[in-house]
Amino acid sequence: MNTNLRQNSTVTEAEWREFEDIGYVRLGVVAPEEQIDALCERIDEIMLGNIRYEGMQMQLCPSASDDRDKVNFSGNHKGSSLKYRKIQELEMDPLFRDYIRNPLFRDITRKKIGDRVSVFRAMFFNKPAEGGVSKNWHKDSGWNLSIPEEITVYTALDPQTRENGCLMVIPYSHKECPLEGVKTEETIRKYAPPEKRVFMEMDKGEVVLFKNQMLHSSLVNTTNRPRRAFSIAFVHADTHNITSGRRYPQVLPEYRPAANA
Ligand SMILES: O=C(O)CCC(=O)C(=O)O
Repeated sequence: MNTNLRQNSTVTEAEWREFEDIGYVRLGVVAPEEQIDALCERIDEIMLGNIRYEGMQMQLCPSASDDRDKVNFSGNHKGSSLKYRKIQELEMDPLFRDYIRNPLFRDITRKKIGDRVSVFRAMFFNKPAEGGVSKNWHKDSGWNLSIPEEITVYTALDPQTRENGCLMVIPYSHKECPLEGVKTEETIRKYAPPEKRVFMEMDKGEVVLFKNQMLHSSLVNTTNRPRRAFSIAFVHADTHNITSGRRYPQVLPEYRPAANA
C-alpha cells in the first residue's frame, strides 16, 4: 500500500498558482502502487512483443542498437527487448487508457481544456539500465496545432534520481525563454544555465504537471535498473495539425480513436 497516495482528486488553487507561476507543479502519487506496477508490467510486455498494437510507434534506444532501422521511430515492433527508448499511442492499451482517465487528470483537463479531450501523445520514455540517451533542453511546443498545446502530465513509473537521468526543468522558462526554445550554446547558457537547473527527483508513481513551454531535459541512466516514465500531452478534442490535418485520439469523456485517413 502506498502511503503517499494523493487523497484529493482536484487541483487546489495554490497548486494552480504554482503551475502558472513557476511552470510546473508536483502533484504527488495519484494512483495506487498496484496500478503503477501493472503499467510497468504492461509496458515490458509491449517492449518484449508479447502484447502488440497495430501501428504503435516505437523506437529502440540508440544506446542498444547500431541498426538505423531499429532506432527509427515508426509504427512497428523492433524486436523483443527491454531497451526501447520511446513508445507512443499508449492510449490504445486499456491499462494505460485507464490511467490517462484518472480522476485528477479529468479535473486538470476540465479546467484547462474542456470536457472533450484528446491526447497529442501518450508516450513511454525509457532509459534502459546502464544506458539511455540524454535529451537536450527543449520545449514541448511548436507542434503546429490548430489549438495551441499547453499541458503535459508526466509520471515516473520508476523512482527518478540524478543517477538514473531524472527529468530536469528550468523554473519560469515558460515566461522567460522565447517560444523557439534553446538551439545554440549561447541560448542554453542564457536560458538554462547550471544554476537554474532543477533535478526533478521523483518517487515511483509521482506525477508532475508542467507547461509545454517550460524548458526540460534529461541525462543518461548510470544505474543498473531501468528508468521508465509515461508522459501525456493533452489537447482539445477539436485540435488538428494545421499542415497535415491530422487529428488525435479522444480520451475524454469517452475513447474514440482518431479517424485519420
Ligand atoms: O523522460 C525524459 O527523459 C524526457 C521527457 C520529455 O522530454 C518530455 O516529456 O517531453
